[in-house]
Amino acid sequence: MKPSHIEHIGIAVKDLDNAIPYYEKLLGSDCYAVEEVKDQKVKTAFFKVGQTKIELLESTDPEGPVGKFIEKKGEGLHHIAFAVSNLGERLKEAAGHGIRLIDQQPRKGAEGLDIAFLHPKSTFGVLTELCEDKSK
Ligand code: CMX
Repeated sequence: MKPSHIEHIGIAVKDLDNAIPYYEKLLGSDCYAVEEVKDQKVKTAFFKVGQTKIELLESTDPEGPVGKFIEKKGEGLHHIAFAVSNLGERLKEAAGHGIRLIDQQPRKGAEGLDIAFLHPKSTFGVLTELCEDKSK
């Protein structure tokens, strides 16, 4: 895969309005964007830590992926996202190694990135996202 860096770390929270002030104090920087990703049934809030972002995820629907996660496991670390190039090729490579793909093809995620998820059951329990920024 050779990711260039950790693009972001996704953290599931019950309420962005409660969580944002904590992260602003912890990181010493303001939340720079809040965005709803309708097809993922989440509202997101972003912070920067060097080249990496922290993405807070609040569910907008109890049946969405984050709603179900919080119901089962509570708030906490939800996924890790790696920045890669040629995402379509990386997905073929992962499938060729027997890794279960959640997304067979790249799709649009927050901040206009192309994204795809790998299933946590084939990535040692960590929901893994691959991201490509085609604007760069
Ligand atoms: N991390 C680790 N394990 C997870 C997980 C997560 N985030 N979410 C679910 N699981 C586990 C479940 O606990 C379950 O484990 P057990 O069988 O041991 O209980 C297993 O994965 C499969 O669960 P499931 O009931 O079959 O599937 P779900 O309906 O819970 O869906 C998943 C799980 C990962 C396939 C689904 O959440 C998904 O497609 N996620 C990708 C999209 C996403 O997460 N979007 C939100 C973020 C969007 C953004 O960043 O913008």
